[in-house]
Amino acid sequence: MNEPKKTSLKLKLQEKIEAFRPRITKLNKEFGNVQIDTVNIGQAIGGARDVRCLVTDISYLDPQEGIRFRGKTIPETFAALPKVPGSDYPFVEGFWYFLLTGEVPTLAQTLEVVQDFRARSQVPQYVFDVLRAMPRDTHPMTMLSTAVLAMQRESKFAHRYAEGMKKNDYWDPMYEDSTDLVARLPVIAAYIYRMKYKGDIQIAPNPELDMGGNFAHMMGIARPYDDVARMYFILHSDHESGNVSAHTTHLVASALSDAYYSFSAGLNGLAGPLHGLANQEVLSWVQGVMKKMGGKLPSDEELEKFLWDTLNSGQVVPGYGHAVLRKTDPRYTSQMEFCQKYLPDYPMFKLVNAIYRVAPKVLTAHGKTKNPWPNVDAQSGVIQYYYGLTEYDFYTVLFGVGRALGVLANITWDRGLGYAIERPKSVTTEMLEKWALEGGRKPAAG
Ligand code: HAX
Repeated sequence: MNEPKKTSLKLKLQEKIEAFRPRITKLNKEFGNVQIDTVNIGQAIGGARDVRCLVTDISYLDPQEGIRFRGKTIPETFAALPKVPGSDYPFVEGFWYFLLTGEVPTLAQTLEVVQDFRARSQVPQYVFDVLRAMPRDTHPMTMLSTAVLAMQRESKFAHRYAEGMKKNDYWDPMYEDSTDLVARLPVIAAYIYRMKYKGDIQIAPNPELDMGGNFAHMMGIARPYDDVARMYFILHSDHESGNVSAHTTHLVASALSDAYYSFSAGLNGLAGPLHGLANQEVLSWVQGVMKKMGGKLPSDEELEKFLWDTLNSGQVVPGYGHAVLRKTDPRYTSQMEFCQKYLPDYPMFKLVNAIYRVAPKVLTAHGKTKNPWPNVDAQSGVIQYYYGLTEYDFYTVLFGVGRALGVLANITWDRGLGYAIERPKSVTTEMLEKWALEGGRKPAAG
């Protein structure tokens, strides 16, 4: 990309930003604990970390234990739900039922959802036309988000709202839109994949298959990739409400924007390198190491040096750290167990394990991150790569298909419970500085 011209406006802005920055650093360092109403200055300028102001009953993230879906840990969830015959993993459709209701469905109830998804899975042709009109080298997350947004004209919620609908009924068309979206996303994702990377040769859906099986089929990847898809969609579905994709979806829906508008926005947040794009970054990092090593595995000492090189160049180690978790992410562990079973000798898996051995020590010595342990993204790309999905800028799309389950279940409940439009209050830096010197915000202050 060409270096953009430095206009006088831009130079002035640079000067202002650089002069302002020490004020924020000072507030953070010296006054981070000063209380402003119910939050402190550190939280106000630090991404609202740990502020308890979101409510969801669909999942809960414990810093030590990790995620629980509807009260169940990941292993408990996998064990409880009806399994696809001949598969080690449950129906994603049964998981959708479970997330929405908090009850484990019977096989018959699960199969009813399977049928329902099938009936809803037809993607309007204009969505594919929109995708085809985009340059082929557009990032697949941009394509996915655009496809979802383009489909907004299908929204039953928007239609019913325009006709006039009682507040207590909002959840119903929100549920309809959400279910339509969940049923169609695998079709759209596989279409993007085959259009971009597989010579635009599409594979028609197989109406006999469940969501995970059909996705593997449309991607053109043999078994056990169907199980990878089921595991992946379930593991990536929800991580309580404060993460960027979930929070964005919830925030946009709070304006009574429909599920298409809201989820498209959530996907744009998921596309950030500090969030869902980290899985792509992990693979890129791991492959960079392999390349520098001429294909052989590095020793722990060599790996330590690679990690320090990354940190010293001002980059983060992708796949490590978390805003809430303070231990190894159980979603990482779950995927590691899969790898141990299906690909124990795969060199990239061995390298990911070696990073797990070395990175926490290096990150602890580096002394910045509050959590030196791996998150979900540290492992997931390796599995995809092993099964032939080598185009790693596609990985966040897979995350997005899974994430839909959680965030769309959440906004259905948001409308069911009539949650208010979100509107936190902002303050100026000058106000913060004043309150910092006064030892906190006094009730009389503005
Ligand atoms: N490597 C290097 N530095 C790291 C780090 C990492 N993996 N994780 C955190 N830090 C740094 C932060 O950048 C921050 O530095 P500054 O004070 O200079 O800003 C400091 O440690 C404190 O950060 P923190 O409080 O421990 O973590 P945050 O809540 O601010 O950030 C992140 C959480 C996940 C964004 C962070 O750990 C990170 O950037 N990790 C690498 C990217 C990644 O794996 N993202 C995926 C997270 C899981 C997810 O959402 N998936 O979708």
